[in-house]
Amino acid sequence: MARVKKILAYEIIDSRGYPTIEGKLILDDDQAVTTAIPSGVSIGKYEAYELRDGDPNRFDGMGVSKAVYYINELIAPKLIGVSPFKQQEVDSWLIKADGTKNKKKLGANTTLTISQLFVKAAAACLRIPIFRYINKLYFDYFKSQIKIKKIPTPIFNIISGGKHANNNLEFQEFQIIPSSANSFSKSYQLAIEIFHELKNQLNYHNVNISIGEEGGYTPTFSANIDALEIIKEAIYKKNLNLGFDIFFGLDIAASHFYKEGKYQIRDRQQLLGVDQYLEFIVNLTKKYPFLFLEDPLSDEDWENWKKLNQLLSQQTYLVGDDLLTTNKEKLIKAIKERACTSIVIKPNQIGTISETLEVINIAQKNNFNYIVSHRLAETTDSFIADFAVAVQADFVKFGAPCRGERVAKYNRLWQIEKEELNLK
Ligand code: 2PG
Ligand code: MG
Repeated sequence: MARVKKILAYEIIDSRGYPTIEGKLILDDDQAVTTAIPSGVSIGKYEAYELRDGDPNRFDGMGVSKAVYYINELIAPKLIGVSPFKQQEVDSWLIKADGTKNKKKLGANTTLTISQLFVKAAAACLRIPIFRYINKLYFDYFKSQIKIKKIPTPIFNIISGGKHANNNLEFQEFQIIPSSANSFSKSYQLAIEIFHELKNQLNYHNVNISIGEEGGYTPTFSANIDALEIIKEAIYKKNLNLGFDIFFGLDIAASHFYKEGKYQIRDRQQLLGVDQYLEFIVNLTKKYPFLFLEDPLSDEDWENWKKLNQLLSQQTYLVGDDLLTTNKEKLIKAIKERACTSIVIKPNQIGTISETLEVINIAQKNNFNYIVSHRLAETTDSFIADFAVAVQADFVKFGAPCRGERVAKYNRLWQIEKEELNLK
């Protein structure tokens, strides 16, 4: 079997216009794979560290030349001649070489580049799709088989606010979720049709139709609820049934508007105390069919997560992203204390594929749902789509069905459905 001949890293520019790392691994049979690393903007406090140069004379301090140097000069020379099947050993070695709790020394962007390259190289070696190899890797690690039966249900973010837009909405992502009874291709089609109809509706109401960094529209409204209402209109215009064909989802990312025990949203004139805010959220889930509610509370407000978890209907997934940051200890705590029912999985929040799979294994064993997600700043690498299929995530969220770096992932899911799973 082939071994590593060369590993090379360099800077490329991501969807936001800032540098990120692309890595290339060449095997001694001359097969080559590449991978690129995404980056978040609304970042959880406990995420692993992303190494940036901080040099104001280059890319406003956003360069990643230090991380590139670490890979090319310190890490790559040690991996020449290593088998690409040594995923666990290589990931453990990276974790040890970093030696900190949050990858502060090497950077999670540095370690994840190597980790993803090994996955892709091993799949290339076996001449199997990346998702099949990750699925096999999961079995090798945990001796538990995840059967690949479906494409995860997609969540499409079609209006953006919060830290992801410069409009006035506090909520970060207003999402539509086609019924999971659909094939992926049907869901994709419905989402695209609603997305275009939403543009008509925004035009009709004389609202800005610019799109934001995840491809969703970024309108200004007098309340967050207006964004839901206009999406509802678009759904009805397409003769679809909200609550049957299409469901709502929200990434509220509430940590960003939580201050000293209070929540401030434009839907209410006064600052809301926790009880009033919880009442607002629960009423929202009664008024609209929500399947998915991500970070409705601040990551500092742990006690009230437990409260909300009891108040919500079982139909709504209560999801921790900023709360749990793909972190094993946080997940174990959430399971034990019943703080929520679901976790967002983002490999760059933790820094290696082995650690990401470990978090998924804990979720699996505890019947905790998991959602595989992109980041705001992306590249056209579709690795995350293969990853989501491999672990049979309950949902995926890759942004709007628009913009090259988003549709690269959705198109990959579509391709897997057509070519590999033979589902219609
Ligand atoms: C989120 C993500 C992806 P970011 O909060 O779920 O949409 O955003 O990449 O900025 O953390
Ligand atoms: Mg989030």
